[in-house]
Amino acid sequence: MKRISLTQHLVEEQRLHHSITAELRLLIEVVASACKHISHSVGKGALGDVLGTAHSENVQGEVQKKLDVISNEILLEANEWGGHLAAMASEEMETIHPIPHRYPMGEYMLLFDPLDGSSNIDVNVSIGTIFSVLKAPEGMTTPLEKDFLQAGCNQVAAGYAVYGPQTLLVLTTGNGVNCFTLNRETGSWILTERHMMIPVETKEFAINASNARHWHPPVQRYINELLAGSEGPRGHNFNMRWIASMVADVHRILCRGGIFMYPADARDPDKPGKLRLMYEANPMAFIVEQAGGAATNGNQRILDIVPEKLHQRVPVFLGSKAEVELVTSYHRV
Ligand code: AHM
Ligand code: MG
Repeated sequence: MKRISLTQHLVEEQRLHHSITAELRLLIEVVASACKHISHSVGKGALGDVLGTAHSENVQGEVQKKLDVISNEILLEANEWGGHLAAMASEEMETIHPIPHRYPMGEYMLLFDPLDGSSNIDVNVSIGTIFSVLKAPEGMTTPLEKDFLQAGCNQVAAGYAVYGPQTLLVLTTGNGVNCFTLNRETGSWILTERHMMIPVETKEFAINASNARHWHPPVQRYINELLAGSEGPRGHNFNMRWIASMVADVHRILCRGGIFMYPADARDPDKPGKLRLMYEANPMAFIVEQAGGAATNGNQRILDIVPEKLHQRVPVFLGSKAEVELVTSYHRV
């Protein structure tokens, strides 16, 4: 079988389908190359100085791991000089990072969660990088935080890398979802799955059940019905998985279906859920919708939410369409 590299795939998208520009192609290649670099750092483990905490906190008061900081630096450095970006924003940085004046300014804006699933770093469980690409608003000369506050439906590309038994890159530019596997010997990304589609129906769900006592009634009802299995209203048994790395949980759902939930709960009204709209929910919602699934915050489509602030959190229900629609409908009654 003829092997298609990421570069060849992107050139074909650009030349044959006109679905991406040359700048966007460069941007994706640079991000993919940065992910390769991160994958290499992750793989060093205890043999490199990459495990443990960095003894610093990010803007949301979370203790940063060394790999959070390393991955953030890798993405920033890789994306500064190419002329494809106007600015970047990261889960690990308080505010935006405009491209330094010594480099040309491009028309795209890149957002990322450099190392998602940080609690899994030191125990050798799959982790990943999530990214989202927006266009700078027309006429923007100096990028400001407000320029990033666009609904997720404006994304022109999104993707994630999973650092697991294999290193994978899953990508959409609004023309379906494709998966690339890193050839660790040659260093190239090879197209290994075209047009990934999430099965409509599923018997598998993912939620952190230790928060059950705090869930709101619609989530309690939905999960209780799943747990009742063949004796309950659903009439069959469901299986549960929770990796605590969104990239790994979402990747499983892309491969074999399922629903992923990180709901808001009764603990802190100022913290609606755990996941961040712009670095986690939006890119994953774009990918999931492109793969035939659905993504809501319980009340509305995630991609329709107009962000109010960069680090905004949002409840997340995403995956197989029928299940996402069902749990969303429970929020309406
Ligand atoms: P992080 O970006 O700080 O790693 O946090 C996000 C992660 C997600 O990958 C995952 O779904 C969730 O946090 C797990 O949270 P919990 O530890 O509450 O189960
Ligand atoms: Mg994260």
